[in-house]
Amino acid sequence: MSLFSDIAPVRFEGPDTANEYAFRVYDKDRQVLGKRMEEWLRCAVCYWHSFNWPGQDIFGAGTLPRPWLGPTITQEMADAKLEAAFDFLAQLGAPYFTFHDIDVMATAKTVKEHDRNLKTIEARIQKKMAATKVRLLWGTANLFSHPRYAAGAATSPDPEVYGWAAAQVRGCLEATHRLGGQNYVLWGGREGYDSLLNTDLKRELDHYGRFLAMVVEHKHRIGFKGNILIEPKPFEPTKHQYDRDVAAVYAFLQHYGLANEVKVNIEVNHATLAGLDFEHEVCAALAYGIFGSIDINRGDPRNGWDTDQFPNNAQELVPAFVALIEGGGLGAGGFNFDAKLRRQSVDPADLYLAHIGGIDTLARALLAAADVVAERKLAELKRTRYQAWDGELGQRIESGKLDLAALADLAAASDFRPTERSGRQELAESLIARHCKY
Ligand code: XUL
Ligand code: CO
Repeated sequence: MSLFSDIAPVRFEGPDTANEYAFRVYDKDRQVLGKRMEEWLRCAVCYWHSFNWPGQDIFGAGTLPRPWLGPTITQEMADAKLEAAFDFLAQLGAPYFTFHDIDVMATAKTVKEHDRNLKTIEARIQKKMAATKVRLLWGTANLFSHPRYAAGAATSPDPEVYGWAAAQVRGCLEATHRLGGQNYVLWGGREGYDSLLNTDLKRELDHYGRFLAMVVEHKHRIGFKGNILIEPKPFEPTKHQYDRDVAAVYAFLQHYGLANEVKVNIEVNHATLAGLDFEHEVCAALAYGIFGSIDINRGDPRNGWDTDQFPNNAQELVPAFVALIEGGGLGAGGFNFDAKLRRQSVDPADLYLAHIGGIDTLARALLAAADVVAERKLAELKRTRYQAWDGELGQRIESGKLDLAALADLAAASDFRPTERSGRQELAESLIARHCKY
């Protein structure tokens, strides 16, 4: 018996159920455009917010009952946490989970102890995964919580800190590989700066580029087939994070010759903090060919920080879903609930209610987006908008056969007089809204 074991397995009961511990829309075996809903969404529960965060904030102590937490985590505490986490995963029926090394293991003081403690818990995680059939979407090393990382990990001014980071990443990448993880994530929470006055930006970027190259090289050496993903975020905790958004990550990857090796894990609330729409980040990643996975959550429109709330607005997610479906789906990625309860949500049941609501929201967005795609009107609207590019002039330009002078001369000689055409934005918005009925 653990904190999360007295809720019956969560099942699909349809929109009219009175049971709050049931899915109303998420029916994992329902076929959507030729694929099961579970395969479209590949939902994951994150270890850190759900089991490793007691509800503290910068003004107050923890509020949530998490008896396995404390300033130092012993092996017994890590084991109790594992028990509770897998009870929750099994009851919820989520196919995947995600973790940071230090979320799951006993606290370590040295590099050797860190490796040992991670291996100890890895063996126990392996057993739990086999017993529950829960799989690993991705693992990641926490390179931001310990005071040693205050000035960064792969961008630290201290090479010993850089070495610690290498040790943590090697350990966690190898553990992720042995646990059958589908991806490995690097979120550079402290890879950035608080002030440029004391920061050698070029040297830090070079160190970071080298670090990532070492990670990629090691991935190949051990035969890990999953994707290496960088998770963009503009700031928080640092004033400026180098991986500020998809475009910045892509430029970084190109510069260091890693664009074919590393993809991105896009988080909704990080996109909004960067002043971008979630669908912008998804479309940019698809356009650059670096889409990897999604951390699903939402911010609060009136707050400028990472509130990491559970998603509850399906309509808002539909444009990104349309792009994802048209882009061929999530591939090896998934929807990881990088979302946390509010501090007053002190009942164990709240963690179920949060995930059930979040998963149903994704199911609603998926069904609406599938209808939009199947209807083809939006795709047609877009296609006809660019139709002229399929004509003779468009093709001559696209194929690179005209240089600037030749095109300019042609514009003059043929007396180009383009006519204004409607962009049909309002219709496009209606085409989304009318399908949001689930
Ligand atoms: C922080 C964040 C992290 C990463 C993993 O904003 O999103 O939880 O997802 O380190
Ligand atoms: Co995240």
